[in-house]
Amino acid sequence: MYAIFLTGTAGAGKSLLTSILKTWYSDKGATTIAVNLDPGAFSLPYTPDVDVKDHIDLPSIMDSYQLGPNGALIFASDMISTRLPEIQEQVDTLNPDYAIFDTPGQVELFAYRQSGPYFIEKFVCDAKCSIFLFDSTLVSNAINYVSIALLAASLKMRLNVPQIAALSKRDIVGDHWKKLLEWSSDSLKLEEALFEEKRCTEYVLSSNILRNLVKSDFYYELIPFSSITQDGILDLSAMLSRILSGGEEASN
Ligand SMILES: Nc1nc2c(ncn2[C@@H]2O[C@H](COP(=O)(O)OP(=O)(O)O)[C@@H](O)[C@H]2O)c(=O)[nH]1
Ligand SMILES: [Mg+2]
Repeated sequence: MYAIFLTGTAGAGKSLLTSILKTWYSDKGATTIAVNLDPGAFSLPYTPDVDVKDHIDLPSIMDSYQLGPNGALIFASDMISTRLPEIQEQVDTLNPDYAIFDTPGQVELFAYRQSGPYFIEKFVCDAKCSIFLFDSTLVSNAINYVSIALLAASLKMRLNVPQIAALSKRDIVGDHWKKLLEWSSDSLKLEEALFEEKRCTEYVLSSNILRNLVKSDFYYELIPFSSITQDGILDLSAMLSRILSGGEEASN
């Protein structure tokens, strides 16, 4: 069994991609399940085969501990790893070829607290990786691009599994995704764009961050895709195969 963990900022397209990948692999004849790891998920674009909400009930946490929605969500996110045995058993019983994990909308609750990294580390499967989604609508300019690239690197450090960097929602930014792709494959082009944005203080910081990401091999070439048109899903699945079955790291 291969496990794929989808990460990225809130609204980047994790849940929709979960449903697309499940259908994609199922259509190819692979048994595939979708696992919802977001205890606060309100409505999902797929029916989870395994759902953390069956094990963690947000309204009863709010009641029992007298917490507001935000406090309860933090509490619930910290509980995810305590439910690992039940979730592992459910997944093992379904015995899929692929398990796609949709992680909480608020990335900091999953990646920066103990629960998420622990869950990923201890989940037992043949190979695992994460896909970090760069939301096309958030990386509209060079400074924003560098800040999201820094977040991607930060998640790679926290989760410690091979990571693919993908550009989501390429259908809604016109041709701008081509510029974003160029920045991802040639960091000097991004540095030029940082310079042209003429924000002096931020230029020094952002260009230094960029150079260090490149130097440390934490700067990723993006795979652009759209969950609506399905452009790029083939490229994404090819990269997933290389990493999961070939043990290859994502190419920087
Ligand atoms: N146009 C477009 N919209 C998308 C795409 N992926 C996700 N969305 C929309 O963006 C919003 C947030 O997506 P969702 O999957 O819930 O993001 P999550 O918070 O990362 O799980 C939803 O309204 C989706 O329908 C995409 O590839 N193209
Ligand atoms: Mg979601």
